[in-house]
Amino acid sequence: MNKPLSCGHSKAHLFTVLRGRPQAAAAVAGSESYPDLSGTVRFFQTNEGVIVCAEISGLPNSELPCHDRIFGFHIHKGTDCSGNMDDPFADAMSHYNPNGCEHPYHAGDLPPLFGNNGFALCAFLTNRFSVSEVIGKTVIIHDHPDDFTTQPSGSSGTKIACGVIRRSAGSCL
Ligand SMILES: [Cu+2]
Ligand SMILES: [Zn+2]
Repeated sequence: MNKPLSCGHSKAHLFTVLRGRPQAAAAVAGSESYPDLSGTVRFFQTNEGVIVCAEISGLPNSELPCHDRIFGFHIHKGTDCSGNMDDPFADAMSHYNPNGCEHPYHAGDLPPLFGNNGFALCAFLTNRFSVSEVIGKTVIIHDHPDDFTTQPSGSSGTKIACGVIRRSAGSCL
């Protein structure tokens, strides 16, 4: 039996997973227009689902009060961060959606990233996929917030950063 924690939440062990090694990670890099944008998205498999931990820097920033930047954040089904003049990450394709759901019920729909002077840190739990299912897929950061309504992708605008999810070396997956 787990030793009870002082705060009384027997499930509070989830955060301890973050001290270990992720089963997979994506190194995220900005498009040509966002050369300073970079970061890491780590994926930790737990019995309750996957803990996703994103640490991003170099995000575009707003100096205006009440206009802090919010960025749509998804797993896309494409396996490559290449693209074309119109969409530098076009090959990331659409949201990862193996169950044929509507947005924002795609497996790849994630909570948005809130910018803080160009930095974002976000850790959350999702049981919409396992780590092994998303290895080889792409994580995408958009320049606008996801409205969680508009089909098929939440009107989150241009793809500004991308990274391929890769199995961590030595992972048992
Ligand atoms: Cu997206
Ligand atoms: Zn979606």
